[in-house]
Amino acid sequence: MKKRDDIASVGTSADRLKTWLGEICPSAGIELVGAVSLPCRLPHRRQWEQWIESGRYGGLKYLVREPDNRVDPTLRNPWAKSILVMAHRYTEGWPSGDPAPSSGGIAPEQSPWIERVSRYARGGDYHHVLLKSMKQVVRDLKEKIPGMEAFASTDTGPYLEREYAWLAGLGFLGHNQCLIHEKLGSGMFLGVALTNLIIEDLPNAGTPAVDSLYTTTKRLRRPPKIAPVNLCGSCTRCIDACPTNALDLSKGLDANLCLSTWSIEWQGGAPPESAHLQGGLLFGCDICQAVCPWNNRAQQHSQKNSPVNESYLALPSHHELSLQDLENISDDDFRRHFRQTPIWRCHPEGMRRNAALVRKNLGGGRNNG
Ligand code: B12
Ligand code: SF4
Ligand code: SF4
Repeated sequence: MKKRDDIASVGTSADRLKTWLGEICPSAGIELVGAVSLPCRLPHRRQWEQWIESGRYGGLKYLVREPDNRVDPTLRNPWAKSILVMAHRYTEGWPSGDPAPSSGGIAPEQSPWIERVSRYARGGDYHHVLLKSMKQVVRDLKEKIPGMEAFASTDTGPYLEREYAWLAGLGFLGHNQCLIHEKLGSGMFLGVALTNLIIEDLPNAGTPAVDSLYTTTKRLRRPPKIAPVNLCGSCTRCIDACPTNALDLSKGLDANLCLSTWSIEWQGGAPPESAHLQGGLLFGCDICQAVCPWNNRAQQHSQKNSPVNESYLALPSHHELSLQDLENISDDDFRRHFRQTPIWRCHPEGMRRNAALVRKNLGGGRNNG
């Protein structure tokens, strides 16, 4: 591999890229790809800065590292001329009035524990699954474009993935802060690849594309001339439904209050005085996505879309466990069951703590699955 500083740029056009992606993506299983020219002044840079300055990042230290790189990756990587954004769906959407406990807070006691886990975390780990597919796309593109270099990452790089996904035409940014595709909803993982490609005919840097370069489903029947930042209109369902009031129309999400932070990221779990608000949620939270009409619509039309990558479906071995087992799970069993899944992130202590809390919130821990 070349030293990154020595990487020269190569050129192609958006149309040629579309054709190649059309050949490559179906076998790689990638569902959406778009691109953004670099350098690019991020339209929401100020919102991001204010979010950090006001402490809404929930003490997640990795978010304040490399701030310059986060808003302009070309400062560290001057060779980078564009960023590819790719996506995998992990769910068909959420049914209206979703009965799943994972999106309903306190839920029937007998619901299986896996339904208390956010949908994104019920199967294989996207850090491996999506990355593998992205690397396949990159490898196949490199064969078609001599001299192309690209470095793919999902979640782990210092990139504002939702912002790039919006700029690349993959969807709009909802009041629940998620990237929402008009037909596929928000149940998708995002990944990016920094490249040395100069891509002709992309929108000017900082202007969002109206559609992606590759898609399994068109966003809109008749794309508008300018891509919308947000298609929520007057809807505030996600803000109203959030059990901890973590969402605010003008300030975005307060990660200090988000159940996802409490149950996944914070070593100590939910603050004791608010722990009851976690209800029956064991790992992560889907409420602000489950109530979203775009996800309800995606679910209704799911048969028209390609099936979700089966690596993200619940693993059979998960059915061996009960909530009570999880409260007492040994470190070895935790490793055996969750090593290759997103649940790995909360460590065995986190799982034991979450399971105990859920059993308590459900009323003494009798008979819950
Ligand atoms: C830190 C983090 C979290 C934190 C903080 C979340 C947050 N909203 O910032 C916590 C632990 C709470 C979290 C929770 C979840 N996360 Co998370 N998370 C991240 C991570 C690693 C960084 C996000 C970040 O930089 N946040 C800073 C904020 C300010 O940036 P942002 O949310 O990206 O918003 C940008 C734009 O929306 C824009 N913007 C436009 N209008 C407005 C308006 C305002 C007021 C603001 C503030 C910003 C804004 O500005 C921002 C900067 O460009 C990303 C991966 C990545 N590298 O991007 C995944 C990521 C955002 N998470 C993801 C997922 C799936 C989730 C959960 C659904 C998991 C779950 N079920 O529990 C929840 C959803 C919570 C929510 N409603 O946002 C996906 C989202 C996919 C999608 N379709 O949007 C990502 C992209 C991971 C991935 N690679 O797929 N997450
Ligand atoms: S994930 Fe749950 S707690 Fe976090 S903002 Fe959405 S509804 Fe609120
Ligand atoms: S629930 Fe309503 S306000 Fe929230 S993201 Fe969906 S459409 Fe937008």
